[in-house]
Amino acid sequence: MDSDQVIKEILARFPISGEQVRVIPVKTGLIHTSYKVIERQGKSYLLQKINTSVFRDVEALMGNIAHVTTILKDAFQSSPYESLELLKTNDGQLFYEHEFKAWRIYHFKEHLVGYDAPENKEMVVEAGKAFAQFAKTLSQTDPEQLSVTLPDFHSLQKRYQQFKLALKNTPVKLSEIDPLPEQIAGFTQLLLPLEYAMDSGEIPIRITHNDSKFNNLLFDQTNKARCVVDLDTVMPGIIHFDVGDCLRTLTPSTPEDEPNLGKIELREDFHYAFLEGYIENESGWLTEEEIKFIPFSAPYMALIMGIRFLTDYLQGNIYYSCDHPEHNLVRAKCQIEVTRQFLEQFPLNSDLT
Ligand code: GN1
Ligand code: MG
Repeated sequence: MDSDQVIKEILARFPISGEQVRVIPVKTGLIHTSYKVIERQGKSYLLQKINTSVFRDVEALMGNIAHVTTILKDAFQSSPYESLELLKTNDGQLFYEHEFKAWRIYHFKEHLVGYDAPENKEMVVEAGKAFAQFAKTLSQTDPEQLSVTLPDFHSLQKRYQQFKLALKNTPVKLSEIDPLPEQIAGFTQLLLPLEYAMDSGEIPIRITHNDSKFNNLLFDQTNKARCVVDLDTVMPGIIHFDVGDCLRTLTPSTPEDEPNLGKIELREDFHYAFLEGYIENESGWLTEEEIKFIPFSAPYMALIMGIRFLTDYLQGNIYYSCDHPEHNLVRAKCQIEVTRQFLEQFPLNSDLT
């Protein structure tokens, strides 16, 4: 937790009535440090210290977020959806730099809530519709207008190379991670065609969210999906990254770090309900090739996550925040099992039309 003094100094740079605010640490993800700030009059904000070892170019990161939130706010004016909104500093900047750290503030969506897992099928359909609407709305903007803040973020080839290098240099005993390397090699071969289709231009590059976990979607009190949050990774990508990240988090009956692999099951009804919501809303904005490759999405993203968690474990847990030293290994085993089950249960060549 940052000191009260530091937080007070930061808040003084934003149009927030500095005195008598309450500041509560909140856990919002694995990357930044976040606080909820509540003003005496009742307005609340999300204050975040940006992880600048992950996002080295804060200017580009915040530029992307400002760009996208402006488009979404405008487009969603007469729709049930909402956009996140930044609170600029007193001198109109998108973030404030203090002792080599960067801080930003969003308006807090007090009337909405996020869930780690869906409570029923209706919420899953809602998730499909909401992420489709997000991508569809942004698909009218040239992706080149956004900066690539995390190059090759969802490149399976790059992630696999990084994993092989970590494997070579790690002090971890290979028996400890058995049979993951062999599974990873096999699944990578099966799923690379998605990346090749992106590289060859067969699948179009659009503006995508790239971290579309189910809990990055907020719902209202009637369980209608209203707002996509956590816009840090919004940049050029393919829709399969978003479809896949949401499916890998809502289809399994267990969280992304389930230690008991025997408990993991994929809920077929949730899987199809999400796709129904996503594709139903489609009305011609997706290409035939995009639809053809949709079955690759979920195993591709689960595999990427498994590889990244394992690579971080082999490198001594330097990237993700962890609750215990084996946490990344537990996450990796879970995500590789999820990949295996997706491949077993949902054929890559299934026809979704
Ligand atoms: C990170 O911090 P959070 O939870 O939003 C990560 C995602 C992973 C996710 C795994 C910038 O996101 O790619 O899917 O953890 N974000 C970054 O839960 O690396
Ligand atoms: Mg995130």
